[in-house]
Amino acid sequence: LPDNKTVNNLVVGLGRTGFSVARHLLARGESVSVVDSRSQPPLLERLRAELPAAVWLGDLPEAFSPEFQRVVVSPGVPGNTPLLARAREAGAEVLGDVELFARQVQAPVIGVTGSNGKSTVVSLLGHLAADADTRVVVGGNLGPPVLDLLEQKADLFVLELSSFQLESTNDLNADVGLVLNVVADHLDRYSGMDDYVAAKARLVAQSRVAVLNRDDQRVRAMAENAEQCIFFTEREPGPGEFGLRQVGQAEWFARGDELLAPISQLPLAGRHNALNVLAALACLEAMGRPLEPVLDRLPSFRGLAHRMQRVASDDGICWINDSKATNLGATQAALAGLQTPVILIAGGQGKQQDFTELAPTLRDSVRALVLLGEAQEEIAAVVPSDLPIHRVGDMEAAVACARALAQEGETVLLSPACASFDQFAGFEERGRAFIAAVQAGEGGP
Ligand code: UMA
Ligand code: ADP
Repeated sequence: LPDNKTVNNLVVGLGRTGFSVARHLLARGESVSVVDSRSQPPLLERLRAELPAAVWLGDLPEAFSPEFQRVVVSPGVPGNTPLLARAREAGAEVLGDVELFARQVQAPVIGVTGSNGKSTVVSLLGHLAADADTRVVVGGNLGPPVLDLLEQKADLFVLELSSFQLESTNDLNADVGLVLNVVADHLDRYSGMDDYVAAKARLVAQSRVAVLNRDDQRVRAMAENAEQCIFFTEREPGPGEFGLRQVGQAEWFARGDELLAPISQLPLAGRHNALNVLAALACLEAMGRPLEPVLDRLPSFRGLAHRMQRVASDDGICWINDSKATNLGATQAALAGLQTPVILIAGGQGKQQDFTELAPTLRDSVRALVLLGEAQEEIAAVVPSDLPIHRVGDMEAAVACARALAQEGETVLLSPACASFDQFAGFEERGRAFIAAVQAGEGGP
């Protein structure tokens, strides 16, 4: 679009993204109208109070008005929404906030995607990459929205990118694009796994160097479309790869043959977090950063709440909040990383996942299962017959039930493998409910 002409924008969705897009475009002197299918979208009052944008609420219109030259779509709005198809037919530009960010950004960008571990790795990169000469600004899907980040001085941006955001991004031009893993998720939005994987793979095509998980077949295959590529693996690394090497009793982070640091330096539970470190190191190597000072900062990384967060150790029982495990892959990773018998609290919204995949992991490491939420029966149906199941109505009852079952030396793990929206406003609220119930019962009978 020519710069000398004021662009008339239609912003679709009035959540966090829509609000930040409207603010960004208005500050550039462009005009903005916003539509949202909800009658009370979350940022409505704030928009009305702060920004001069017209707002339409209610069912999204199918027809598109040619007065708009550009449509900026929020990640929660599916790409096949009829309004967007009409807009494209009418010759309007249809894009998302990440694409607008890419057009403005001056500093280097690392993009991070995958089904699980994005927020952890983005925060880890924020921690490892920051030094006296490098201001690192992180955001995207974990918040704040990308356009808000442009207001900060940065020497490096690290962005968490969901498949939804990548769908509406065509030319990110990232310095590094990391794909952690792909497991079934969001299949309520995609026509199938191929469609979902293709959305993730868009990051590789839009990055100078791709950092890819060698152990994940679908991710490994993305190397075909990479300009340049660095692999990481939980096994022994090949030349130029990042991986783990056994040295006597200890395992070490390694680059090719070179030993970097013992994995005991990482203060987070779970083997998947060792893989997250390797991914982060590979990204920083791709940025040309010397790894020695980066490794010095590893022991001080504290991790994020609601991801394998140890919340209490009571009577020899360890309580872990992994509320962010909203799909099977995350719960499998959590269980694989624990060495004790586990009382697992799971369930919520099933998102059309195939729970039969969970059965072998349950058999190997779970001693009793406490189920709550909509997917209760779906999960119960695949559980090995000798594993005790307890159905409960809410989180308080789940914790009380787990408390009655757990014995010294065991772990009670909340790792639901499901979304939380049937009973909670989100995974944070679910995690807080778990912590509150655990703490309320501490020291009790
Ligand atoms: N919605 C409507 N009608 C509309 C527009 C949206 O019903 O007209 C619904 C969507 O279907 C969705 C909800 O509203 O259920 C929110 O969608 P949104 O696009 O307005 O979301 P934002 O508030 O802009 O937040 C988005 C990300 N949300 C989604 O992708 C659904 C946030 O990620 C992200 O933090 C924020 O942008 C800033 O970048 C959240 C998320 O759940 C954490 N992401 C998914 C995930 O991590 O699994 C992808
Ligand atoms: P995302 O932002 O992709 O949702 P998070 O870092 O918030 O990722 O973690 C989500 C869930 O996935 C948590 O339960 C966490 O313990 C688990 N997890 C973190 N890293 C990985 C990984 N590399 N592989 C599998 N699961 C992981």
